[in-house]
Amino acid sequence: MASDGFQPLTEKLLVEYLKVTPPLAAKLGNDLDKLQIKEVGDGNLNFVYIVSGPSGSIVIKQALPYIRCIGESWPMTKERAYFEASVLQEHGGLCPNHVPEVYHFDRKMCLIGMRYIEPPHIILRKGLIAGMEYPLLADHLSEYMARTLFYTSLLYRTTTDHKSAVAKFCGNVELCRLTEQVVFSDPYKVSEYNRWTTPYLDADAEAVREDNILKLEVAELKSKFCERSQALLHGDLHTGSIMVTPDSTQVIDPEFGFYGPMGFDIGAFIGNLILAYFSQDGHSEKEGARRLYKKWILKTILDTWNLFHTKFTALWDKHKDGSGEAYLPAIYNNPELQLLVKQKYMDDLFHDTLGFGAAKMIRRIVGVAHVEDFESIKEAAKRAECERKALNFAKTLLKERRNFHKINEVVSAIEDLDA
Ligand code: ADP
Ligand code: SR1
Ligand code: MG
Repeated sequence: MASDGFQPLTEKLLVEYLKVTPPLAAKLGNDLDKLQIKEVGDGNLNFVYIVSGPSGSIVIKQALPYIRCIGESWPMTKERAYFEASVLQEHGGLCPNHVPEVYHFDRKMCLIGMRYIEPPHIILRKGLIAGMEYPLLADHLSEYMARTLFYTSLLYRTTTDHKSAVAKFCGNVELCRLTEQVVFSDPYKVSEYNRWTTPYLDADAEAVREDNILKLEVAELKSKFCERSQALLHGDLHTGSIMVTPDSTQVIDPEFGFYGPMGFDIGAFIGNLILAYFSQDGHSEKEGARRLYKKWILKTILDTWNLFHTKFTALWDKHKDGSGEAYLPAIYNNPELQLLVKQKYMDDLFHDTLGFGAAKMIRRIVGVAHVEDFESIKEAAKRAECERKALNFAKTLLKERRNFHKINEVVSAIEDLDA
């Protein structure tokens, strides 16, 4: 064991650990000599074990001091587990229907014990690749985002409470710096980690590195990401961080959580749905077979923003006379002014959402850590064709985001580019 009390798990060690950890042992049943353990981590950073005992199953997640998908050559603080557990607990309190319960957290071991999100839940990204529809997805995700973002913002909180929460999450600086690098910097310069479908996209990747307007816009977003502590974000809300069935939606993996701009979370989700949309032609069994499915993805994008807008502003109305410090009732109690303020806030948030969504799309095509939506398209020429459409759309969205005023205009622009 290291001097800081940390030990990377092995199966044997995990069983010994569970035997002396009552809150976890209680979930599994008493006979801990007959446990089934399976490591299922298919994410980029950590190790995830499903442990099944006589009376139930749990998930154990451990952070090691490096990035799993790259290896020990890219060290990364294992303190990320503390921030993941903290966000799970905080977001779980605000939205228990869509966040798995944390049973146990061990800061020294960087280990979280949590609810096993049981089959038939699967990772949303895999469902989207398989062409499966989730009729409640937009409703559930808009609920999760509206509640977690509203209740951790100055629309609800005092600046005293907000500042102390911000101070805690400033500690997650290494994970934020990783995002700064791989989302806002590397795709726009030569970097050893960048990758794209070569040779098909060589010129496209170069064009990103040569595009001054794009660089101007991404600098603005990077500064907002680093400087704006608007709400407690999930920080990595892509379709690989969501587990679904047609009736249930569970948000996992918030280790990148910090106080940042709300549009970064909403954009991550919408941007990844757009990536899923553009990958569909690569999964189509025959020409046009995914036409209706693509329409469902577009409807989900539309519903997500519109429902989010409705739910978020409803929370704002409900708490407008509360202790939220952003718009004091003594100044903003005039209904006309309230409407103006809300309109401006939501318009700015919409443009942030589109900008961050676009930046998240670009990094998945010409940066590090690509997405399975495209990676699973075996024929490289076909994959590149799908990726190029997504990349071109993302570039337009990033540069022109302020010209979009309603989500249906974004959906129409996607359809136009795909025609
Ligand atoms: P990483 O931090 O490395 O990205 P994730 O949190 O995304 O790890 O988890 C990796 C995989 O482990 C997920 O894709 C999912 O299949 C599985 N997983 C993670 N948490 C749970 C859970 N609570 N219940 C069931 N499966 C889970
Ligand atoms: C090396 S970048 C790894 C990526 O995986 C995580 O899910 C984050 O998106 C991060 O950017
Ligand atoms: Mg993950």
